[in-house]
Amino acid sequence: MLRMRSDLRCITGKLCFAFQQECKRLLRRMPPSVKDNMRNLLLLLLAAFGLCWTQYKSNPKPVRTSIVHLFEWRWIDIALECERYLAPNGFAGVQVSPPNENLVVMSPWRPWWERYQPISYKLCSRSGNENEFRDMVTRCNNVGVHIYVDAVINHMCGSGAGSGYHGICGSYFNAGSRDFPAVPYSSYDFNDRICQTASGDIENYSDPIQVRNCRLSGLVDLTQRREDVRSKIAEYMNHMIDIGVAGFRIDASKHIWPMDINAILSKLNNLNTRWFTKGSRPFIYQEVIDLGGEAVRSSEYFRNGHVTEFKYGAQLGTVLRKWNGEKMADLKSWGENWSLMPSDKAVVFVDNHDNQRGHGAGGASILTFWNPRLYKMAVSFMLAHPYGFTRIMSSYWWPRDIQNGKDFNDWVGPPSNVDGSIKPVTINPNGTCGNDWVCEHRWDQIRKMVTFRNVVYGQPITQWWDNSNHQVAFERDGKGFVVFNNDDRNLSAVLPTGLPPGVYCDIISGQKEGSLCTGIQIRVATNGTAHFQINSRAEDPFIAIHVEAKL
Ligand code: ZXY
Ligand code: CA
Repeated sequence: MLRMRSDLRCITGKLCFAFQQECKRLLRRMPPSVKDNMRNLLLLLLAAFGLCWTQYKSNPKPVRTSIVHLFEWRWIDIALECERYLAPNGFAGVQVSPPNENLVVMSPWRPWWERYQPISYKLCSRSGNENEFRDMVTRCNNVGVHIYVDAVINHMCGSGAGSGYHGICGSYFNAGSRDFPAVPYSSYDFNDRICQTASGDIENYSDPIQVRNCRLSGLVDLTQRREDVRSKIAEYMNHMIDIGVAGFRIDASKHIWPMDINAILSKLNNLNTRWFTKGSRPFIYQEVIDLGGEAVRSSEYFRNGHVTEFKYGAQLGTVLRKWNGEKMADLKSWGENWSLMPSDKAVVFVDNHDNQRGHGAGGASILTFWNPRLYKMAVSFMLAHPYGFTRIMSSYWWPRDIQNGKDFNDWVGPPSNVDGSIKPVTINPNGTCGNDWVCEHRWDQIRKMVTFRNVVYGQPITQWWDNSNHQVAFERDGKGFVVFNNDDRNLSAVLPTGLPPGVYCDIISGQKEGSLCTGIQIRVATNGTAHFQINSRAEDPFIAIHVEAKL
């Protein structure tokens, strides 16, 4: 091991030297007029030297490229998960459920969506109190896992929620008179005077004005054009930035004017320098459900930051289910050519907390943990493909009850005790979760593809192969190679991988352990080709190899 390291140093050292010589040679060849710029070139030389020197000092920290939505998890469980699982497995961060005080909904009993009905901006929810939140953010940041907060800032609770001390932390409110003294907000802070529809609710999604200025299914709608509303929201978000959160999902962004979001963002502090470099800005991703056909489009929000790409899961689900004659071979052009937004704006996911319930954006084509074989393929394809910033869904089980395409239990909240408190996430000896937590992010194949994405980060797709049907393979330039067989026939093919020759461990059927593979071995020949075989009935009909799983 020591020898290998010193060899590596020697090689990098030689490369550095060669690079510096090349700079000098270029300098000598320059015509005299350009020699005025010698100082700049000297600086370049120094920079190159500096680069080499840092490479000498230590290996670069591996990149982390995926976040996981730990839907409805308690803060104390997330803190543990960061330390025991997410950091060691290279996860970049966690999207947490809304941390602010919300309405307690008793009918139906404690649905998941009660957390999308704010009562105040106190950090107090079923997931935990402010101390527990602070402890989670600190412990996760300390192991390099960042926290992204679901910010519900379009509205407060439903207009019919009545009045009383029914906030989950006992805060008083009066929904009818638009009084939320714990913020405080009063009737001036809501859109009731501006909204033009008869009901006061959004009635027509092809009218962009009412989509922004009226109530989203009865939720009292904040006027983000008012300075005091902008300040209250920014104050809430800054409170969490100062605690150490790294960014926000902006819930229901479609229903907020893009320029109002922009004004709120401009009031946000830089990230906490205890963990982030000076001047770092919060990472923003706006939830805009745009499947086409509505007045509001995701592109209106690009200037504010990232945007959720709901077409991603809807279309990938359609392909893997083989609906409308679609084939995996068609994924050769996956990305912007499928009318997806620019990759550097897109937050992508196979399913989310809303559309995994059989309704919401995407409908029936969405793949979820209920269909594990196809789901693992979809998530693995997403993680193997360079498009977008990837988010993994982590769910809880619920008693699904589908009649005529509708799930009558789509409202059911997280595993909880009779008093409504959320059950802990327990971990079984085999690493799976108990207490009805599904923990897709702990499924072996998904965990290893998160690593794959980190290893191949920045490398474009090279060497695409398909059988014109449901079998595809592609290389991530020199770093990794994947093969998928969603066909009814077995796959057996010799494919150019572009990888350095040697023996690689398939990370789906097993892994590299010492000098052995516990699963399938792939031998890459000196010409870069390798033989792949995937039975069409395999539980996981795909193979992934990368340079860090090479013997
Ligand atoms: N809910 C049930 C009962 C109450 C909650 C329902 O039937 N709602 C009406 C249709 C869904 O519309 C909602 C959308 O976003 C929300 C909603 C909501 C965002 C919230 C709180 C909400 O009801 O109650 O913060 C929505 C907005 C769109 C769109 C589709 C749906 O294209 O622009 C739900 C709750 C859904 O179904 C929900 C909640 C939170 C979310 C989300 C969906 O972040 O994405
Ligand atoms: Ca609104």
